[in-house]
Amino acid sequence: MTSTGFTKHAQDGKARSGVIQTPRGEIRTPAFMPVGTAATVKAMMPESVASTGADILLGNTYHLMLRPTAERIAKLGGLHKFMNWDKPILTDSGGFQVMSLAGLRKLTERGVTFKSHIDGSKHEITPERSMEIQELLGSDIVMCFDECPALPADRDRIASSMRMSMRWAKRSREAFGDRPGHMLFGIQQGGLEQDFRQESAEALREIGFDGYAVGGLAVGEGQEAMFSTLDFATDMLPEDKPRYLMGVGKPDDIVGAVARGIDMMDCVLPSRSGRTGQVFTRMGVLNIKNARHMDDPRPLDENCSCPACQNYSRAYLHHVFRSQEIISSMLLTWHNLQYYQDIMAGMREAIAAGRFTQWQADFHAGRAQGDI
Ligand code: PRF
Ligand code: ZN
Repeated sequence: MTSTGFTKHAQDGKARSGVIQTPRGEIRTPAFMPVGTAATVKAMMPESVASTGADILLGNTYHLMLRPTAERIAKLGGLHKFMNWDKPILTDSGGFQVMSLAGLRKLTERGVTFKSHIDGSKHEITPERSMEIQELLGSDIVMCFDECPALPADRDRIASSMRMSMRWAKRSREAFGDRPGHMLFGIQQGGLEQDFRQESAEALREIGFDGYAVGGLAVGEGQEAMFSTLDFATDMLPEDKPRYLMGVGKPDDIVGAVARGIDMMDCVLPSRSGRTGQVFTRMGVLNIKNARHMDDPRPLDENCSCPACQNYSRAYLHHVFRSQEIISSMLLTWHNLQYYQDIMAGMREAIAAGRFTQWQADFHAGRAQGDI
């Protein structure tokens, strides 16, 4: 019994719907994974996150190895027990976060050494150490250790970085070994270059993974360039395995990615925006900080089932945001996560019914250009 797998139920154009099976439960795809970097989805109780329809969370090797440490979490029974989330968890492998957050980094063939952004202490992550940390955490979906250059970068830099990530992917696979009930995903790199994406996909398929991520996008190239890259990148990955676009994105990025054959995504945007007053709705984006909302008795979104929309006015949410009350972050985050999960559920249903194109047209038609 392998106890993990991916079943594709329907396809409409390139968009797919299906289920990833794990011993901790099923992940309905297309899936959006809320980000729980530091063993919490900020401002949310885990049961509230589950109530929005999330089947899986994302956790971070980089943050957890520094604080409270992977060894401490393992001793306390693993990340699921530690944070009271019993459904699947996917963990990112650390390299990308080192590059964006750590001070004084040194990258070699062996791995990366860096100084902690918390206390300046020195650490190292190698592919082997990343696999060990993700196992200590008890992650259900483990990501290969990779490197991702910021764009724009020249072709030579993109190629050599991609090739090192592929050698690290092989080391990750070997260090991960055979762990029934757990999945290991490879990460395609290669910037916006079709030939490098192809080379990367071939290297990963040769090694063999339980799922394939598209890495190295949403790093400053813009939506148009990201979509044109996805137009060819997903076709290079196995049809019968889940495809995960890392670190994406805004609601229209997510819809466009699913239209191009992506099954899973994660992003801090709905949760982080909840804390800065940016609200995503069926009609478009609004900022609750704006004085226009001060006397408005309406909910954020008439068609939303979340507690912020069921029980509170825009006027109240404006007031608690302006007053920096903690409930403001709680309610706005809950709403944003609910909206993201509603988009995913809508897409899954539309793909299953063979009416994804119409769903996409309705999605775009409902949204205003500016602030609403
Ligand atoms: N690699 C890893 N994590 C990531 C990325 C990547 O390329 C990205 C790129 N958008 C986000 N998170 N390991
Ligand atoms: Zn709502």
